[in-house]
Amino acid sequence: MHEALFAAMRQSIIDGDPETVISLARQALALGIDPLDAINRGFLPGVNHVGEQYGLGEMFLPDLVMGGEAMKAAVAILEPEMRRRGTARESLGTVVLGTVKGDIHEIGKTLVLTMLSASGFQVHDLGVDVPAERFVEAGHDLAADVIGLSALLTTTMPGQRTVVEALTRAGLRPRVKVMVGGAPVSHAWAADIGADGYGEDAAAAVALARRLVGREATAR
Ligand code: B1M
Repeated sequence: MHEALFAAMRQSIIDGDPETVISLARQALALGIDPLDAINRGFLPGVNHVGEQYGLGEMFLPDLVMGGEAMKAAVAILEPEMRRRGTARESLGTVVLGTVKGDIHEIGKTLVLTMLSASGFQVHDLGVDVPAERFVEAGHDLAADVIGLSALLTTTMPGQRTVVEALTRAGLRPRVKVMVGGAPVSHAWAADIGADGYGEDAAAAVALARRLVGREATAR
């Protein structure tokens, strides 16, 4: 069902066409499609295609920029419905979230933020290109339960280790848990840098954050 719509969504990202993206995202909402499905089955395959073609030298930086902007437009339309569908009422805990220093990729982090908020976490977004000291400061000042570190570049992944080390030096570990994510990140990397866990996608990030604060979702 909805395969033609998902295919059009994919193509609209490849074309870097925000107007079509917005119209398709609105169609999905009007049809009652789960916004996360629209992202994962519609728009995300388009972003991944652009990323692959860029990696192969078949697409160029402007394509990457336009694909990214188009994806942001999709998330902006779908985000309110994702939040609305969140059922949690009580706070599950405080999460400080950001993309590490040197890295300006924000789309995945925004999705993780939306899903965590919708699930009942208080989330403080530090934005992108965030130095380790900012995570330490915010972790301390906001009495964070979890600090979430996003990194999309192999060159900025070591920034996640830097934050873990800075939190340890500041005496915030192991009380403050650290979760990491981003396309090049893995369970093995998380273990290697002493983080408490790795979330493969936004849904996995929510499950992990719940586990880290001892509030796993119970099967109904
Ligand atoms: Co960039 N970029 N980019 N880029 N970009 C990648 C990452 C790349 C893989 C493309 C490629 O070459 N194939 C490549 C990295 C290669 C590498 O390191 N091995 C790359 C490169 C090289 C670059 C530049 C260096 C290009 C240049 O300037 N020459 C440059 C770096 C800038 C910088 O950060 N300093 C750059 C710039 C950009 C844009 C600004 C143009 C744009 C970002 C726009 C924006 O964010 N506002 C962009 C884009 C769009 C991409 C791709 C195509 C898509 C990223 C994205 O938004 N994905 C990307 C290729 C790809 O990933 N397929 C690429 C969609 C998003 C929903 O997924 O971010 O993976 P993702 O998030 C997921 C999960 O990873 C996870 O959950 C999310 C939801 O499912 N997750 C977490 C993410 N964070 C998490 C945190 C968690 C838990 C889960 O816990 C805390």
